[in-house]
Amino acid sequence: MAVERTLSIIKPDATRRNLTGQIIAKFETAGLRVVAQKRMQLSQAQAEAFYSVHKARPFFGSLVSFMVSGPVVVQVLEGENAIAKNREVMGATDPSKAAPGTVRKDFAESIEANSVHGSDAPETAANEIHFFFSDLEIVG
Ligand code: IDP
Ligand code: MG
Repeated sequence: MAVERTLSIIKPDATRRNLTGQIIAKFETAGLRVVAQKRMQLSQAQAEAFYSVHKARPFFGSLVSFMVSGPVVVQVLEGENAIAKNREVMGATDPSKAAPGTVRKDFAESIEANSVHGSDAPETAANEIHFFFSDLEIVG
């Protein structure tokens, strides 16, 4: 296994309910380290660009509206096998299918307002990290 970095977003449903720390604790307990982090309000254009891979999906407009509905916390997580490990800690996209103890099982409100985003592969992780962070902002 190699040390990897992945892009994580704590979504507006979670920041609204003041769950940022509880979510970060799950990442840290799993051995993931926060090596960059900022809280921000996404613009419509930023949310559309970030989720452009989903632009043909029926939920795209609603997803973008949700992602700009309040602040997000964007993070780079680092650790052994970080991309897959973070997906494990997050749980399934649909919280009703997420395993016990996962972020989405414990905190998600719905399949859309599901508390966290995590990159799904090395190439998307690299692209998504550079969407939000410069190399100078990532301190491992
Ligand atoms: P992921 O976040 O688990 O990788 P994706 O399929 O990449 O899931 O979808 C991106 C985001 O779009 C999800 O996290 C969720 O917020 C939203 N989403 C996915 N599927 C649906 C759906 O069927 N209805 C509403 N929103 C959805
Ligand atoms: Mg995805």
